[in-house]
Amino acid sequence: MKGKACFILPTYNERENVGSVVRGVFGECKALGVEATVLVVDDHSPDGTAVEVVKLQRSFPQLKLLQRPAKEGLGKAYVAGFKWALANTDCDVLFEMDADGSHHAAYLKDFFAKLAEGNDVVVGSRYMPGGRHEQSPLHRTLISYGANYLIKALLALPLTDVTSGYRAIRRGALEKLDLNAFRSNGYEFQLELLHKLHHSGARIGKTPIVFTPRARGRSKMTFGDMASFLWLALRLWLNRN
Ligand SMILES: Nc1nc2c(ncn2[C@@H]2O[C@H](COP(=O)(O)OP(=O)(O)OP(=O)(O)O)[C@@H](O)[C@H]2O)c(=O)[nH]1
Ligand SMILES: [Mg+2]
Repeated sequence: MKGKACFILPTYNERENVGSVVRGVFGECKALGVEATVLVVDDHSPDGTAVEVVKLQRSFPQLKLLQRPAKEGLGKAYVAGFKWALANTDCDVLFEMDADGSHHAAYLKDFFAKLAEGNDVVVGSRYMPGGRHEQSPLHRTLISYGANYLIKALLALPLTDVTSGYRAIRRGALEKLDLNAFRSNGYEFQLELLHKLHHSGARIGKTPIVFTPRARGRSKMTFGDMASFLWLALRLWLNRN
């Protein structure tokens, strides 16, 4: 047995995707000898994502569901998921993973290898040799590159893909942070989390991933979300030192 991992999957209208993601994670972990718990954090998705998860629980007893009353954003969902995982499991590692099929379970072995090298955090990176952003509309790729370039220039984080949402975090590294002190509600949470992990002394590594477009369904990201991301980068820069 290679240890215990808890996968946090935030969902909003991912009924058509969540089953294959859950199956992929449990299948890969079984092959790797990792004891997995998967927690879906659903924000009352109108498409019935939670109903689908309850059906899946018949096949996967280690699949858990945290239901929240309303859509509050990715950041709030992750904070609730992390708190649940720390309180209810004895996992050594927590994973962040999208539930839309863009993050592939086949890379889990690479994450575990990088953790075994002594990293506290491993980020799945699209922007390093072996990684890429596949079939993304040009404007999305440009925005992603631009945001990463700007954030790196402002905050000097030791990474090439600070916006990636496919990550492994050692329990001890997460426990050093005050989860109640996070201010981000949405996608910008990913930046706040990485920034706090870096400043708490976590050793951060990376592994290449090929990010593919969501399997089904519609994107939830808006221009407002992108603006919140950049606004947070600016605030962190202004408050540096
Ligand atoms: N619980 C919860 N999950 C969310 C929320 N917003 C997004 N998500 C989930 O977070 C993950 C990432 O969101 P996506 O909309 O796929 O963001 P993205 O990958 O940048 O963009 P697309 O794949 O193009 O849609 C998915 O599993 C979403 O369902 C939210 O407000 N609450
Ligand atoms: Mg997505």
